[in-house]
Amino acid sequence: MYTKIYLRLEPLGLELIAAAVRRAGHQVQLVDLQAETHKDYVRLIDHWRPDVVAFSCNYLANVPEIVDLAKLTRARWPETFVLVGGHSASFTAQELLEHAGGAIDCVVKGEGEASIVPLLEAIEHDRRAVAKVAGVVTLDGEGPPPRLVDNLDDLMPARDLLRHRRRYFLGTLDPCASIEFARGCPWDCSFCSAWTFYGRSYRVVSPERAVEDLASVKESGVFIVDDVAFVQAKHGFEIGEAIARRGIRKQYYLETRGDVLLRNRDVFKFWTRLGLRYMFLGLEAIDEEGLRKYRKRISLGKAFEALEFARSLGITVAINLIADPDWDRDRFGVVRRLCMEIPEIVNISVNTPYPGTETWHTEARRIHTRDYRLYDIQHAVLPTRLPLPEFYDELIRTQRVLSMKHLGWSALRGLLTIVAGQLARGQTNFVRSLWKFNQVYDPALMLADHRRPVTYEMKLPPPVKATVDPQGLYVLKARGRSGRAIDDATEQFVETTRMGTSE
Ligand code: B12
Ligand code: SF4
Repeated sequence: MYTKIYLRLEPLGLELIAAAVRRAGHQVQLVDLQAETHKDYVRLIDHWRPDVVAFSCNYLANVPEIVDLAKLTRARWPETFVLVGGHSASFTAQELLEHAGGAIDCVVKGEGEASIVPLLEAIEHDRRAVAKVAGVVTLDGEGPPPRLVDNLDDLMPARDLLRHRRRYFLGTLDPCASIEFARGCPWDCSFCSAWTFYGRSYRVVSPERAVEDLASVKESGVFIVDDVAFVQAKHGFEIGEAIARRGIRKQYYLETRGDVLLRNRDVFKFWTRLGLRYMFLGLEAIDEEGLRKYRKRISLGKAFEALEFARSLGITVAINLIADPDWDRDRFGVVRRLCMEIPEIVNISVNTPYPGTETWHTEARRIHTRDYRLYDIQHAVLPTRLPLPEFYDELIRTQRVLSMKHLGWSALRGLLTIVAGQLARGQTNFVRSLWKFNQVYDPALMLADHRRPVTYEMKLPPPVKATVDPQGLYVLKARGRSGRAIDDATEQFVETTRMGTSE
């Protein structure tokens, strides 16, 4: 739903894997089903008849679509080897294989760049060796644990392989490319799987390599995909200085934490001079009760101080709040009022336990749907206190109020120059997004989504536990302190601000 209105971004993970495949001497093509249709996909495989088809499954909500496409591929071209990788696939490998009933040959856990080339070797020369490749899961067994990419500097995305680069945008950053300066996250929030995927590691791209990649980007807008941007000020400064030396001018969007922003004020200030225009701050709540629930160690005072500072930078700031299915009408009302008092863009998502997170194991409330498609943090998958139709009424009323603060005619007046420039360049993604809200966010549509027949049922969470051993959550093996490329002072800072459940 979110991607129908506000943004559409390039599949950076697939571009990196495609680059590794190409470097190993194979031919490769990319179809991005965010920007192209199933028909385009079918046309490509029928015409080109690839030996291997690899799907990227970062989002749990996409599981049924991928299983269906795998089955379609198997039916048309039975000899083609079909594999799936990505964030969510790594946490649901076995069930994906079972749903596909043989149409998916293997699932690859972890970072694709590390395993794709040995896997292709095995597919080409010895199919029995497939199940022995690190990170590979088949119906017959599992290979050794997935490996971490040794050095992020060895990677460079194959940006040239996307056919519709003009379709990628993020709000007014239209067109917009994506870039990675660091991978992983040293924190350990209970509702998040970013840290469990990467074994709570944190690796950085060198400033030289970051700038080389950025220099190849043609788009004027750039989304920095790091989970928490500029965890370490030194790294942020070095990249920024290298960009300034190269004379690169772009407009940037990034996401970070309120406490990181306050700790590294100077680096964010410096980046506004380089073109930082939008910042997404993960606050999750703007009241004491909510903060206690989601981020115990950030006080309300600090959260507002972070907002105050972000405002002083003169950039557009968006924050995310997590609505709990337990909310009643009063609670929604309070949140609406609070949000109207602050000038920031407020995005509301719904508390959703995901496989791979700690809450998947600790959430005592039973999930009331096993439909993957509803796991998009916009739908309620936990029992709601209000009857479901009323919950959606309140949720969408709140989202509408918040979105109208920034969309529609009044906002457009302030954006006329930007829009005129975009239209002159033939970029229409942003303009078209301005009036789409009511088409997408509609309580009746959300309810209808719950009534769709379910072909693939998600595996239920295991029995509820009070505490979880993080080692059992990791996809990539944790290397402890040595896996985090941060200095001791930053490690100490993380230690005092994390939720504190991992090691
Ligand atoms: C950037 C990002 C986005 C971008 C997406 C850009 C894009 N088109 O890919 C935007 C902003 C659009 C986005 C949106 C959403 N996101 Co998001 N996003 C991320 C984020 C921060 C980084 C992803 C990224 O680009 N990483 C860098 C690249 C290089 O890594 P990668 O894509 O993961 O790919 C690597 C591996 O996954 C693997 N791999 C990937 N594909 C394949 C394929 C094969 C064949 C193989 C072998 C391997 C493989 O190898 C790759 C290279 O190492 C992750 C958090 C994280 N750290 O993973 C969350 C994350 C993936 N998002 C999440 C969520 C919840 C969402 C939203 C639902 C949020 C919303 N507000 O609605 C939407 C849904 C979007 C949708 N399409 O349905 C959750 C996923 C939850 C889940 N299990 O489904 C994550 C994990 C964040 C979190 N903290 O929980 N997101
Ligand atoms: S700070 Fe927390 S929510 Fe953000 S990416 Fe890291 S673990 Fe996830």
